[in-house]
Amino acid sequence: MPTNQFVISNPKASITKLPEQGMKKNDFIDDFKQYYVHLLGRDENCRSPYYAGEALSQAIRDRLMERWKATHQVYKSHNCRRGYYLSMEFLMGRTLSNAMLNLGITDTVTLAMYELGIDIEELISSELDAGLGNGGLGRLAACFIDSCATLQLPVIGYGLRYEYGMFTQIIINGEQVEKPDHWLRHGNVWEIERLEYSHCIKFGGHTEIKTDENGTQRYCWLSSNNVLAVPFDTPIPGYQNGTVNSLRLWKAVATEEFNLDEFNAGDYAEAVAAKIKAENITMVLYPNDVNENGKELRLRQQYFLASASLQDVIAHWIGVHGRNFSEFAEKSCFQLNDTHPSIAIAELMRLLIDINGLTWHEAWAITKSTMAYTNHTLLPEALEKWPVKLMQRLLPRLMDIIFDINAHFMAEVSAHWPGDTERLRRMSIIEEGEEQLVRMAYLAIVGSFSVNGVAKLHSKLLQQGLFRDFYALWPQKFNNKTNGVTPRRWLAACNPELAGLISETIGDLWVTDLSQLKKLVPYADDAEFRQHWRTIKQTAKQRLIDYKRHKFDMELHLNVDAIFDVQVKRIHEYKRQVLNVLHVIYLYNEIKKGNGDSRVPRCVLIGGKAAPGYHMAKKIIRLINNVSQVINTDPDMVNKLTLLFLPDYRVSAMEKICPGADLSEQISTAGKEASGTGNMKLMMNGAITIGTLDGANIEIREEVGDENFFLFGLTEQQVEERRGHYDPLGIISQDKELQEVMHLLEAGCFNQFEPGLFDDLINSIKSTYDPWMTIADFRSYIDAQKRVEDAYRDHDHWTKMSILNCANSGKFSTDRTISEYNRDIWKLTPQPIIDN
Ligand code: 26Q
Repeated sequence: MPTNQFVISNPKASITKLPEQGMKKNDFIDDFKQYYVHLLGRDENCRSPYYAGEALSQAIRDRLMERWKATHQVYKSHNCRRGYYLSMEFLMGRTLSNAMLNLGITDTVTLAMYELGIDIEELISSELDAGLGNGGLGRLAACFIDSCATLQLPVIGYGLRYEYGMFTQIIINGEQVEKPDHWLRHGNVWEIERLEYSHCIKFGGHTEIKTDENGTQRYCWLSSNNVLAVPFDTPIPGYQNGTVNSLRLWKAVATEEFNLDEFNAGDYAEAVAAKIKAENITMVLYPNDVNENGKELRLRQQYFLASASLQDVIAHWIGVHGRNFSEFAEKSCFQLNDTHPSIAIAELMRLLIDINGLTWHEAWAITKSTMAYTNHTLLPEALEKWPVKLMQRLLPRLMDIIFDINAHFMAEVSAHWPGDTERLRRMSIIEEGEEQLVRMAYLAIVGSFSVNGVAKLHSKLLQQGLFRDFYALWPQKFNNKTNGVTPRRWLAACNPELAGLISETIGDLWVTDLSQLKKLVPYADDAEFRQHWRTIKQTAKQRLIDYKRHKFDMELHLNVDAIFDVQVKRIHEYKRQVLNVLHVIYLYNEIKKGNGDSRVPRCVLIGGKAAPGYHMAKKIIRLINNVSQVINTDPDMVNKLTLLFLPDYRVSAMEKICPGADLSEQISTAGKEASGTGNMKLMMNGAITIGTLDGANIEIREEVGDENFFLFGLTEQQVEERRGHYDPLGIISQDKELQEVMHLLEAGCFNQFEPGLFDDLINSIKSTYDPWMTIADFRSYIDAQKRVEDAYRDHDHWTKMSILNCANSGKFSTDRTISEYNRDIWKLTPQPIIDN
């Protein structure tokens, strides 16, 4: 009897047997030719590295397929507890070199391509970044799923497949101009569309109570507009362990039925408009822009992600267990990457109660034992709040559920603090005021069993500040998980020379156990090793210069003896790129005054994107570029001082930058940067941090020791104590060099033809109300930079510090972070696929 089911392979066999595809050089050559000629229809006359990259990627993707299927089979046959990482952003960057590294075929494939006369580096660089994220939070999600696969944890990443990722930044006349990033324009070999797992997502309409066939009352969500969520899966290979996990990204597609209705009504134009509206949902990644707060399309995106992912998990559950949810909580755990997907808490309640017939109490017990929330910010203005009116219109049933959750929660607070109405008002999920708002962070805390910050200081400040009422009620819910970065991408792949030296010296176990880097500590005292280390750093600096020369059309006087002083991250006032510029202006002034001869040459590199609607951030970019123009065209600065703004900073740019960095600028106002992760990538590559006691800097300094870290600035506590009587003008009047710097700025030295251009920036740092207290840290920053120079002058000493920074960066692997998430929150059992 035909069953309409193909038998593709024996699933049992795929668990124990290694994939058969060849992993030898000639196997890659054969497959490459096959794809290049037959699939892509190219021949040796095609000069574009793009198609060769495509052909190679296809060949490598084939190698992932069998492993992917085998991993699935293991998870299925073990019926294991699973984790789901829900994130609006996965900032994946490029895939090819990472896939080769994790499959252990980098050298073989490089040789294979070489024999074909192809430079693999060219193929790697021709791949477009998957820029589906803003910055730290999105990149963290990408590093996390790499570590989950390496630790063989059964975790699926759920996100959105934006047609347009983070905008491309170009600089015109010193100003940021945004260009759309149509990253899918040539297709994407790494993804697989899985129409068969699509789900229907509802918006709008209204709810009614209906009595079902058993006489029980159920809420129905009626006359909604429906959109189809279609999954696209990307394989996520672990490091040489046979595991291939999935990243499942949802694309919005208009539903057939919904179009048909319109067509039947005869209104073609309406039907097309409705289709476009539906498909708009996953059109573009939102920048983290204050002006984008409260936008309806963003809420649609959030619900679309939450509903599609939860329906997916529940459909899978029902496929295995039927409608018996008694073990659902034992077998599932959802990690919410910030509040962005936190509507999932109300959506899980809806799916369990309305669709699957559970009682409120059953559904709530499941929800609050499966949801866990990670916070990524302390800035109160960055906390998400949605107008109740908007939610009622767009997600009527969810708004009802949130009101019910809040009613139960308010009863719990009342029982704990009888008569404390002020506290009730403070803690309510609904903020009362001119317009009612839903406080998403509070919904996330109430609906989760775990709430964590992303660095020790951040978690402490959440407990003592932003969430103190909740901490008083549920202290056991709160915990810290200090961020990390994946050492595969951020050391092994991006810095093969340094990685090679490390492996020659201490073996290669560090790739999956970064604490092994500690074994490098004694080598800091080994002159020969230091010489190797320094040569590699100098070579990386030269490579960075060559790369930049080719991008800039200006004559650049760069040389590897200068300190490569790097600040790359999103442009934001709290990150204080302005403080960096003040130091550059100070150096410029010193050199101009003739005090430059004793100074160490310095090349300051600043890169980052400003949110398109963030006026001040865009002004900061303009300032950096204008100061850069003045300095880089002044003959007095040659071989002394250079300032460059690196346009279009993104994942693939950082991979080129961090091997060549000497100094890592982590200079945010204390208490404002939740963690930072660029600091970790730079440290791993042997850069030394100049930083405040903020975010993960504190832990970096703990690990590396005070003597290998350039500390400056007010502490978080001092910053708070100063508020209300901060007096920047007083500080300026006491500091002659600062006066000179301010004078150069105010006299229009950097905006000769545009008077007033920087007035708003200047006024903001001179204001008593400057929340970032830039001026307060000026002197201590200048002093710390002086110590940097003195240390750099002694090459041997600097190299020693550089080695010790790398050697002590082991804590900042996401393998450690994910092990802690798993130990304390997820409690998943690793699932070996094959014995290596
Ligand atoms: C919100 C509303 C509307 C539109 C966009 C957003 C939005 C999008 C992205 C708000 C915030 C983000 C991203 C935040 C982020 O990247 N935070 C960083 O997270 C890192 C990982 O934990 C930390 O290391 C950084 O300190 C933190 O700033």
